[in-house]
Amino acid sequence: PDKPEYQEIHQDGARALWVVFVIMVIASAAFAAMSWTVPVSKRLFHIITTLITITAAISYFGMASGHGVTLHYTKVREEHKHVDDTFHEVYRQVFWARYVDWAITTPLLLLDLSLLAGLSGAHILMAVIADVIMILTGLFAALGSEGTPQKWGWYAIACISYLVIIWHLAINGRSMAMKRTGKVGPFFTAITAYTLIIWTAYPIIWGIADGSRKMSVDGEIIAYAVLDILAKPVFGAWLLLTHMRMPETNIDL
Ligand code: RET
Repeated sequence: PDKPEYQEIHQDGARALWVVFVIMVIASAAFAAMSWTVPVSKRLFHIITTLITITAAISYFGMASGHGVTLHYTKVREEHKHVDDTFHEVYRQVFWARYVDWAITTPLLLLDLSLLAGLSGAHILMAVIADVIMILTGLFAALGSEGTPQKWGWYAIACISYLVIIWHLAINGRSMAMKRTGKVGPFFTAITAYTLIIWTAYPIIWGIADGSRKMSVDGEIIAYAVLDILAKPVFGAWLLLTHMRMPETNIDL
């Protein structure tokens, strides 16, 4: 067999992880400070949003300091060579800490949007469970052996769960939000459209990186870094600043 191929982090990736860590810490401090400008009873969106960036900060700290990652081994048969025992070995770093982060933060992001829309408890629960299934089956896919049907089977289950989430937000959430007073409906539509565009990029990056391993580990880190900044600090700032100026977004909980 040929020499094993190593797909690992280098300087650009390492730097990007630290940069995102710092951005998540700053965002957490800013969101916490914003919460202190309103009475305790009106801090629910602030608390959810701050927990999202704190969780990301912890996960990025773990990844930047070299933990939260495993060297994943795959033996790929090279069928085109027509020799039975010809194979190619690939070791790739898979950052499992991301999936722990996403398993906590994507339900919280959904909670932000669901509460804004005024979805019922049952609907929120269904969206959150679909979301957890999406992330866990995504993790199984990431750790599955390359080129096996199971790996893409897990990916397919994750994508179906994602469709359930889209349905909850775009159809259910939107119709509930439109029934709320003032500008809540249009604001929900805008921030949900933004969210779904960004979220949809994740399974695409995944397919090229952890999925078919065509993107370098550094490329993957940088792509997710940009998406994570848009999905958490930028999303959070938009939500909380609008919430501050739009009293009709207040909820009684
Ligand atoms: C995976 C792979 C399996 C298929 C699908 C995925 C979707 C992931 C999503 C992640 C969103 C993450 C966010 C992080 C916050 O910063 C697990 C990549 C559908 C939608 C918003």
